[in-house]
Amino acid sequence: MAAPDTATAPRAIHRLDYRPPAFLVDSADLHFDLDPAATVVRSTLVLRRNPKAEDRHAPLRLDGEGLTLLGIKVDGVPFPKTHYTLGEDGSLTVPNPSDILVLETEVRIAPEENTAFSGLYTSGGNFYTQCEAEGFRRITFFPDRPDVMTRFTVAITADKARYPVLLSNGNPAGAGDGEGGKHWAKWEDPHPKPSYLFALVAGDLVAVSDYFTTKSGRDVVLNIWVRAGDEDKCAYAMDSLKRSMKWDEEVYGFEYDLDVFNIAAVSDFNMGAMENKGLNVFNTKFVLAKPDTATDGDYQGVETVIAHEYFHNWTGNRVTCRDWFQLSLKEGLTVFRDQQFSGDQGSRAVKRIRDVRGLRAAQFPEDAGPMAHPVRPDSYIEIDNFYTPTVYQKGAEVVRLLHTRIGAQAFRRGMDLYVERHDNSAATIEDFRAAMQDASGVDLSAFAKWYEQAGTPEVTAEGEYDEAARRYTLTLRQKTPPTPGQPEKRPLPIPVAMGLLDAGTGREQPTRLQGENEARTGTRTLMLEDAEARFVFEDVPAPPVPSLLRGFSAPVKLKGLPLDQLRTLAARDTDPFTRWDSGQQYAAAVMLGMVAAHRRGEPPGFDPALAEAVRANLAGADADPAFAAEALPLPGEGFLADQMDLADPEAIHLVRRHLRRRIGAECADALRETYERLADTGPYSPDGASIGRRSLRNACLAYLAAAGEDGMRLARAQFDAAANMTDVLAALSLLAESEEHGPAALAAFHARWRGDELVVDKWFSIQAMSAQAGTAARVRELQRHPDFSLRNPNRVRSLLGAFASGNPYRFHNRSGEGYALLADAVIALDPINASTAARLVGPLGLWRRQAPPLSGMMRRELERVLAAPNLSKGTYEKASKGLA
Ligand code: 0A1
Ligand code: ZN
Repeated sequence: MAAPDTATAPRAIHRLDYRPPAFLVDSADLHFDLDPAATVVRSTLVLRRNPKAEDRHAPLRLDGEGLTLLGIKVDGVPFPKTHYTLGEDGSLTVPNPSDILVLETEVRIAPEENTAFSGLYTSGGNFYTQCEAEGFRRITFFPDRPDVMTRFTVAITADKARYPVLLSNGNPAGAGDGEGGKHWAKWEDPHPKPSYLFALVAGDLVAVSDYFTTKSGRDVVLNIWVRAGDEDKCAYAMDSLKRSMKWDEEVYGFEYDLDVFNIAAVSDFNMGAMENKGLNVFNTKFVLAKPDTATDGDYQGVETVIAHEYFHNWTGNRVTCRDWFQLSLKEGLTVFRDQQFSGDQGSRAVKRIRDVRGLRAAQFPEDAGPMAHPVRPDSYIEIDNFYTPTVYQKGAEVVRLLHTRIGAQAFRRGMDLYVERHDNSAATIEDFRAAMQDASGVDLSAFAKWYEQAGTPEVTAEGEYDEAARRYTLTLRQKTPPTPGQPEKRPLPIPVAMGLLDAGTGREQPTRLQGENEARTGTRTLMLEDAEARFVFEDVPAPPVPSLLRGFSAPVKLKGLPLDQLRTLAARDTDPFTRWDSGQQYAAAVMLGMVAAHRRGEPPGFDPALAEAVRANLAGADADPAFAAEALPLPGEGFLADQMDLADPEAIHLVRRHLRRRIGAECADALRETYERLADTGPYSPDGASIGRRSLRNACLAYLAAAGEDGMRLARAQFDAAANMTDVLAALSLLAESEEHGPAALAAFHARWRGDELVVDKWFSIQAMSAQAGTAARVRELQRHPDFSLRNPNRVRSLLGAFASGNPYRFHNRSGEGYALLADAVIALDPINASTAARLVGPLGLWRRQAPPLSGMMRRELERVLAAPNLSKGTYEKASKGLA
């Protein structure tokens, strides 16, 4: 095994080492002379010693990375070389600065060589920036940390013909023509901001424009900047933006605070999008949508990400983070807000189900793996590695816990207080909790543990009915398994929203806890604060079925509910989340039994209750097709694997396939009837009800195709006739599993869509996620396809990410070739785009979840990655923690 060289191993940054900055920046005037090979950036910073700094004589240190220094002046006078030093890390230090100084620097950078897409880079001949978390230091020398907030003015000069559009943060403040075919534009951002929110976009772009009138009557110009030809794909993004602006005014009182809101879409982007002040930069995937190229899921992604970035204007930009350990202060809160928004646009229950599904698929495994970390981490080597499901999704769940604990009204007062206290400044997670506590008068100190402790708590319930006393005692227990660096866990405050159903009739019962005067109807919340708590219910006429964790009231695993209780809840509970979840947990329990039988070499058997549930679901589907569509499919392979001590991806896949075939055959008539009844009639619409009908119909088709050739023919017909990408892709993903239909359908799809890069991504993904035997080899081959490139993050994710994270059966192929191809790709990608490489390596780190010999093969590939020369900090961190 490659022993990490401790002398050169990258250093970790620790939360407790935080110190206030030595200098503050009152203003930053930047000038860009744009050129892909040699852009010159002139910066004038007005710097002032921070009165709150601990060391009143500390040197002035400015971050920098890969900058060629062309000139430097202090207070207008050239600064001698003896008065400053350039560090090996690229930083600039002035050992003896005066307390107030004006520092001018001129640097050269090469945007076209920037393949990491951090800092200023080119894509498709245009210029874009990405500065979160630490990209601004690749543009100019600056204290590149979020607690330094500055007023920026930006002037951009560039060739007018090649770069007709010149954008930056804030409001436009002048434009004109210069010499030699150049032109210029000036932007002023009146709001102080940290450097990570800086943005510049320049190039040959066209705008789709609209406007929004704020609640105080100001008109804001809205522009979405795209490449010519993409204008017809911006309507849904614009509509989502306007709805987000309105919602944030209505629900939180937050009004937009500039004259213009610009969004620029770019094909080369490491993440989803970025909330730069007044100039959001978006991955095209989360802007561009029209019915024939985007699926319902894509439309939902556009709505969510547009809302998310817009909501950051107040939670993130106006109030920002003191340091990167506080990342969830803006991300958890903003995800919570975008989840609330999307819930309000359609069905709250269905939205909640989807969010929980996402949390379980991505965050629970992270919390159980080598990269497990608290929502507020204690240390990191590379901050890019901490833009995680834990910081985002679990962070949002923790905000929701506070919301549940104090109620919506107090939460709103808490938000007002938080902004009143911290507007235009950099805050901490503690500040947020303090505002919620002060506004509500509720002691929230115990909730701090949710931010400090990693791992998913496991909750068990035990009920005891005393017939003579008509008393039901519910005992709840919690336990959190150890995570790296945190062997001992403390109990957390867990709100358990619940009710009691009558076991016989399935009806909801009023509940009265011992000591209460009156019974309550409907859901109530019990607080489990210690390792164990007992709740005694009085006047319970018959043995009840407890319905627990309604609405998924806490991010925990509720374990060990008896099968008969799950069945009652799945059929009868009044809470839609619990109804859905109980159905899934029931199916999971049955399937895990089948997996065990398969491993013993026994026939898998069949539980007719599963087919009955499908029939019952279809019979009641008209009332809420979107809910029915969530309840119809069997639990996913990942969800099942997570419930086993050691995963067995092959057994899980075979059992699931067997069951889908069996249910498809047994319920064929009902499935077919629903499929036909829901045949599309009108034009495409992305509203929740229409999406629900399409999802339900495609879920029926999936069962029918699993059952045999009749279903496959139906899929082929849908593939040929469908007018929207949702239905085309649903059919194609089924056809791709068939040796007979797959190749022709895939070829036709590629021929039709080869010119649309987001659709070509789908073509790669479908093949990467196929259960067919040759998939790993096919993924290798596809890396040599002329449309594949390691340089485009969307393409990398669509092929390699989809294979490693979305196809457990074939990724964990016994030959080990899946692991080897992933390691090869990580090693090749790391020098090009380290942050995407570090994300890609993640699945190999989960080797402890597999049984030998798979675990050993995975570990060896991870060692091979770690041994690669000049490995980036980020990939080093992921690989070394995976092996620790
Ligand atoms: N703040 C953005 C996410 C983001 C983070 C890092 C990036 O580049 C390395 C880009 C975007 C958000 O929450 O949407
Ligand atoms: Zn965000």
